[in-house]
Amino acid sequence: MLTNEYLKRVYDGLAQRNANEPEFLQAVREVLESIQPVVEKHPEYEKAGLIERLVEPERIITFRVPWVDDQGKVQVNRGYRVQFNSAIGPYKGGLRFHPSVNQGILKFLGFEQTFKNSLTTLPMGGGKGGSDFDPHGKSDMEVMRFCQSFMTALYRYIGPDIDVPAGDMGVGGREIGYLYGQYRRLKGVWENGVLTGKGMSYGGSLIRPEATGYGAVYYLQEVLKHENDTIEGKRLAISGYGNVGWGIMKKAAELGAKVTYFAGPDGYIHDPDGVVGEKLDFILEMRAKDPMHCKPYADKYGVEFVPGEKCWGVKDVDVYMPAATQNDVRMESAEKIAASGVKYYIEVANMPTTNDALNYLRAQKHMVVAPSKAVNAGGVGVSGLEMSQNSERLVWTAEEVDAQLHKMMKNIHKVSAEAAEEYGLGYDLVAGANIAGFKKVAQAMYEQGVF
Ligand code: 2IT
Repeated sequence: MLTNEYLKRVYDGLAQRNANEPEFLQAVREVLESIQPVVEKHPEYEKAGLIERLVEPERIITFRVPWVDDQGKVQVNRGYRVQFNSAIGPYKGGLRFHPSVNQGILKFLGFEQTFKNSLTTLPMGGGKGGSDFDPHGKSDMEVMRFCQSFMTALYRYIGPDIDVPAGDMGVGGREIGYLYGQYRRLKGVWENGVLTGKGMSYGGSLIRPEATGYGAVYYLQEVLKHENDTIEGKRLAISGYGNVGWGIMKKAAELGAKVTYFAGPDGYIHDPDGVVGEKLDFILEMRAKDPMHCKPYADKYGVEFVPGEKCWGVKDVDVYMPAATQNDVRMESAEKIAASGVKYYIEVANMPTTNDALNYLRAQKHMVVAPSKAVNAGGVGVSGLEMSQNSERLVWTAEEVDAQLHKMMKNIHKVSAEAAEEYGLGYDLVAGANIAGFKKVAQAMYEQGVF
């Protein structure tokens, strides 16, 4: 509930001006609800118009992306970069190529990114970009021509100290390679710190592909520790088996836990023995062949496949981790999740839970709920470490990067729990992450004057 008059006024104004951006309003509302006690402690923020500025992107760039398909026909997509907040560092955040992309989605992602990046403790502001281009079913050369055209429009607005894009849904190592190649060609400089998620041969970081999933499991370990519990033997139900879901499967298996349920676009799999060993390689193969179907896993290993359903509400697990996309868990699923008796609900995808569903789960006395902007921060965190390596022109070992990632996730959990405690909220990791992320950005904005 928004009770603070100032925050209510800011939100209502925003809702009026952005009525066509429901995901953005959803993300803003969740943060404003959490930071009420902080804003009440800092009356100077109202005079400084701090929250009005916080919810307005510094800049949005929109551009046409024309490209030639394999039949020689010209196609036109829409490209965006939302430069949300640079108070604590250059804009930083991924590019999403997916038909669902529009300005409202990218504003929600850029807003979330601002707080997430703050939580990493690294100097990174918030940004996000992308296109309604759908890479699925396109040839390599079509993807390359698209990426070259995208970068031709974007290159003048980014740079290692300005704005550093990376991958998100639909943008992986292949796309980052094509984007970087075109950036270098246009600018005639090396400057490889302009993008993260690069290949190892031109300045990528070890562990970056796995970082989001590994970080999520490290965060889960901290939650379990807080509850005097351990990860050994834990059974996880996840949605999504992309880059992030796969990282969760692998790290969970390494630490003696296992993913026993996973959901894809076509339904869900139940493998009581867990996705471990060579099954992890099969997931990669299956995804490369056809990212829209997980049923081949059930066919190969003789396990249960439930078509058209999500695994929310299954009882024989210990942890739920939605790791697919936004608003994957709505009220109907949240009710099933609460009724299942499962204790841990750990968000991984950006904003995977609608606000009513999230508040409902947070209100369950038997549950611990953790928010995506903390849990998935290891991805952008290792992007920050990639930037550090590019700046010092060195490559760190996998052990060094992993150790830093682990330390970062422990710290994010710690500062979130402490922030909630400071404001008398108990072990509220959702409010704690919003408060901890906000405090640094707010102070930086306040000290730097009105802009
Ligand atoms: O949502 C995210 O944090 C990402 N897609 C990663 C962003 C990044 O800059 O590595």
